[in-house]
Amino acid sequence: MGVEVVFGYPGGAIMPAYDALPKYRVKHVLVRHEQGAAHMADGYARASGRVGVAVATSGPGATNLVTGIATAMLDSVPCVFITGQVSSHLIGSDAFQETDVTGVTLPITKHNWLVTRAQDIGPVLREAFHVALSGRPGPVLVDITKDAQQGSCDFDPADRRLARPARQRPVRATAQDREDAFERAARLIDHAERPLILAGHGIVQAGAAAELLAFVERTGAPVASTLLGLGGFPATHPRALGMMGMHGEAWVNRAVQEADLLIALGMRFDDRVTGNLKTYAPRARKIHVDLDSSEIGKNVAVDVAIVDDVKRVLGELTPRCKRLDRTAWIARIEAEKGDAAVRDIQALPDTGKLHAAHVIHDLWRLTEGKAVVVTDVGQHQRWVAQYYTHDHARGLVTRGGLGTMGFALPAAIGARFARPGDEVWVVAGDGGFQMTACELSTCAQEGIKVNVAIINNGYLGMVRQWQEMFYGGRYVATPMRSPDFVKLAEAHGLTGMRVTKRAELAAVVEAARREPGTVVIDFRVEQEDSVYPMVPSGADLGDMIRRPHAPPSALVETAADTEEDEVPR
Ligand SMILES: Cc1ncc(C[n+]2csc(CCOP(=O)(O)OP(=O)(O)O)c2C)c(N)n1
Repeated sequence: MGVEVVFGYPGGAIMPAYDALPKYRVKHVLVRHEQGAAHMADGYARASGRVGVAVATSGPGATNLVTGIATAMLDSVPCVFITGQVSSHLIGSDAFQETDVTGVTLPITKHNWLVTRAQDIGPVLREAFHVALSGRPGPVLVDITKDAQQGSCDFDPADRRLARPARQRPVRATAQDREDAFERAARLIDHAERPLILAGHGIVQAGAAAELLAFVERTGAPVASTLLGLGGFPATHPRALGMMGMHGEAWVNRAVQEADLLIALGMRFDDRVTGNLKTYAPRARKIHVDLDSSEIGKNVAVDVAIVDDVKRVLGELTPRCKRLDRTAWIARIEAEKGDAAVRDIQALPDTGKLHAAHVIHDLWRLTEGKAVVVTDVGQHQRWVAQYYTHDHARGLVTRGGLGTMGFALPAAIGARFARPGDEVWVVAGDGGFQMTACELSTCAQEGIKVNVAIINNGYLGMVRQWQEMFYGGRYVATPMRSPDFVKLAEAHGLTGMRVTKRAELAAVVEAARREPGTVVIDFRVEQEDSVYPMVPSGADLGDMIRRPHAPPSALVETAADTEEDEVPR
């Protein structure tokens, strides 16, 4: 199965498996909390396209994995979670550290198994890896009782029967239905005046970036990306528009609302993307390509559906489409860009104050856009989507569906093991970073290098922003005191740095990049900055709250005035 590294934490019910581990050429990374192990496996899988593996003991070890499993489930990330279980004769007796883990994880795994006999371990693990990766990828869990781990059986890894796990039956259309769907899709594309491609996570997962590029170059249609689709199409390509949805670019959301054809590729019309479904893309016919038939028509009714691997579909669809001139449509979108306030912040004069957007924009500039950037959840995540130019598939590791704070640092450790040759940056808020900051200790023990940028605004920023916009500015439970992050890094034997002014930024980032070990940088940014534009939850996609049209100087003065009543950090 080619597993090189597993992330885990031992305990009584998984001890026999741990005891056997040194016999195999598999690296084990000892985490500080099982949630960290789950996110590391997930980050490993997202950064590499291979299966990530995490191991935990029964009871609390297994339940600590739950948040990470659910995170992987909602974003279709292939992971295998292996948990120890109490011995089979104790199951159901409320034995010490017994939890019904297959029960708990049933709704958040693609599939799970309880294994009670040694001879079933090999075949089930084979099947588990197959299920995790095949069709629409996703997490699976194998719960193995202690007596099964202690048992013995004959095992021949070359046994061909093991290589043939139960097949999933994909829903296949008849050859004629398929031909009709391709024909109708090609005709819709040829006849559209304002086509728009919606590129989702499926493009990245299927490795279909080259096919998408060829499709765009043939049809001339512009591309809007979902958050998880960023990097699936190079952001510097002239047809790349940027991100759609709640915190998407204003011109992208307008393009969705004005398009006469949406070509949705490997995306699932999630509510953060569509806003109010009743008014979503009212003028557009819709083509939906997805591997998972259950996604078709789930949120949005479509005119043509093709259920298949998006890489294969694009390969077949592209030659059937005409080369057309889309100049008028592109010019219309470009005109919208002209008044987009979202970029204003980059044009702010350098007053010495530090905006999160500056930090992220400069990180992109200094790393030449080549780093693997791993985000947490919150404002900083949306700023990374907006201000880091994403040209490479799997260059951005970010969780979408579950919105799990605490994801970034452990996921970056996973990415580090998956991509040892690449520079890895964590971008996290001061809140989310603290949820799994214990994994700094894992970085220290493993001697690995991860660069950590804490966008420290002294608040649970995204919640504060909602309070500012929708709750009368009452900041209940969002001001947050943090430890001294520089000292925290040093306490772990790592390097800590701090940046308070933009003028210091580049030198500190370069110093951090030169440092051989993990570095934590505490970026003290403007405290009450907000992410724009924003579509309020459930509102029409066209109803965006835009950055107030204050002259840049006024914006800077307002921000500077807040200094006196800063909350403690
Ligand atoms: C585990 C978890 N708990 C709570 C939330 C709700 N939530 C979403 S964003 C956010 C604030 C994040 O603050 P911070 O990590 O400082 O990042 P910022 O928004 O300031 O960039 C919170 C509390 C969540 N997404 N995940």
